Amino acid sequence: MALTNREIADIFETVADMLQIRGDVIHRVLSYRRASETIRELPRDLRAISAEGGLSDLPGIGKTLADKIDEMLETGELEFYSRLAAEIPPGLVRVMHVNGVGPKKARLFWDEMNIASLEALEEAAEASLLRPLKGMGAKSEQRILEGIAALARKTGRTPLGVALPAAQELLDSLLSLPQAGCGYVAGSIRRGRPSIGDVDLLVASDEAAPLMDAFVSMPQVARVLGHGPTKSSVELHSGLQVDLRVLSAARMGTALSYFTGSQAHNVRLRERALRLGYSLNEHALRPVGADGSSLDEEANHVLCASEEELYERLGLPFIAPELREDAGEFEAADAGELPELITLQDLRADLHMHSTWSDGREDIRAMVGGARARGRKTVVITDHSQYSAIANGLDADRLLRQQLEVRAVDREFPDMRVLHGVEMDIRADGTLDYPDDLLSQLDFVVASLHYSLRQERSVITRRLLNAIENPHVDLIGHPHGQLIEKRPPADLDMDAVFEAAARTGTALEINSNPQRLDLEAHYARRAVELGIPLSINSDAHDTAGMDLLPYGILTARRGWVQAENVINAWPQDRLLAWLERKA
Ligand code: DGT
Ligand code: CA
Ligand code: CA
Ligand code: ZN
Repeated sequence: MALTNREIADIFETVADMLQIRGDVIHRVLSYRRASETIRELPRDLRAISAEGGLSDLPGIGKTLADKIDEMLETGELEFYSRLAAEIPPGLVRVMHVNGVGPKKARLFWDEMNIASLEALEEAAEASLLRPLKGMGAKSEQRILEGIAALARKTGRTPLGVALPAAQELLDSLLSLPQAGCGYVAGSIRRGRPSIGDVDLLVASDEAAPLMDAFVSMPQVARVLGHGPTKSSVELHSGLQVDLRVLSAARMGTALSYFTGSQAHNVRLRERALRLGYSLNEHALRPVGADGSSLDEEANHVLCASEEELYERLGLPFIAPELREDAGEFEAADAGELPELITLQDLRADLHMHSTWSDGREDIRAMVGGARARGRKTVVITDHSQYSAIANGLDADRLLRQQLEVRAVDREFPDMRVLHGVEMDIRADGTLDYPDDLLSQLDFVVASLHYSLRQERSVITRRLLNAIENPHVDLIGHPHGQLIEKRPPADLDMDAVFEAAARTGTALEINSNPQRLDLEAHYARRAVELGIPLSINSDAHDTAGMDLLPYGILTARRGWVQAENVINAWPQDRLLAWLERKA
């Protein structure tokens, strides 16, 4: 069984947890964790990198870890993991992740009570058997039961498309209060991660108490986890956890920067500050004395009301939140080469949307009107093809009849260009759903994988390559077929996909639907490096679906994408000329 990057990353993450429970030195634990993160975000297949002998050039991966990766690639297993699993039951890893447990207590429960699973932990807590243990009591037992319940309600991280609107709604309520100044959604949401752990809100005010009281009693709140003078935490009915911090407007810049993260970016910022003679935290820049001690009288502190000010103090241009992952943004800033990231206003066209002809909820005319109202100048109607029978996909006959309607609507909107396309299935056997002579009558062809997404790598990659190599296919829709936190991406050989796309001039989509966000940012960045054209589309099934484009834009920005890289950000005549490049 060939392991995917993701599976190898999962194994390293579990190893890190097991080592932590075993009580290994933190350095060793962190090296596995870092490797896991590197691999999870890798835009290339580990097998290809291994074949080139490049594993140990990856950040955080030395000879030892490279050997372990090779072992997994060759055998599908890791002996070190098996040995650890014989020593530390894998169920303990779940126990450790219960809020209020952690590695030390997990170890304690196992040593003292032989608890090695969530079920055993729950039983013991319910029978009040944990409270006699060292450092435990009735209250901590109760917290553990709540933690287990929270874990059961929560399936990992929350999709950005769920968390961002919830966060914005809470923030808007807070900002409507008379005591509130400005406010922000910070954390991983602001950086545009496709899924998030918890929500981080910041509000400026000199009167925190009324804001905190209002926050913990909002109707969305299921449980108050903490209610303090400057910080409160709640759990919403949805299971989402939200932290609110209130601070003075004069300190908003340092706080926003700190709580936007990422942690890795913050570490680099602190290093910069230290070189300039400051220690940096969420409150202020504090001058460091000659002896290395920070001068702690407030009078010496440098406050930054805005992030721009903070970056300027550190000798840096403003770095967009989406870039703050310590993934080259500091080097680019120093070289004066930060990208000018794409914005929503740059999108002149929407090249992927559905209508009532297949599974859309509004007709072609309504969809075109909706796109025009949102500032688009070019629209392509791309309904499903016949293979997607459950989506009411179009056979050849209906497709050609639809074309007549598209042409008629195009004439009704003189200021818009309405094109006729299709979202054609790539069938499970790798053949395309329409013959070439039919495809040649369309203005634009999106080809997508929708079914049999669990095929093995060589098979599913071959399917996608068949579409890319076809002279009529312009765009590959949502290439990986993933659903965020629900369905893992198809196991594609992305090196092969990128090679073929670059060679044939086929565009790859960043699908804006927040359930998809596919291509992911790290793949988008790789595509940009390889000169592959990208396209950011709504894949809307009604006009409201067009309002999801900001998610695609966030994802693109995380991938360092500029307007120049995106075919639907080009002027209309350039886009139309590009459409003529193939057949
Ligand atoms: P999440 O919630 O897992 O999706 O990811 P974040 O990035 O929102 O992380 P979170 O909520 O734990 O913390 C928000 C930000 O606060 C994080 O991006 C960086 C900063 N931060 C939190 N804890 C630490 C820390 O221990 N050290 C540093 N340098 N920064 C931290
Ligand atoms: Ca967070
Ligand atoms: Ca947080
Ligand atoms: Zn699709």
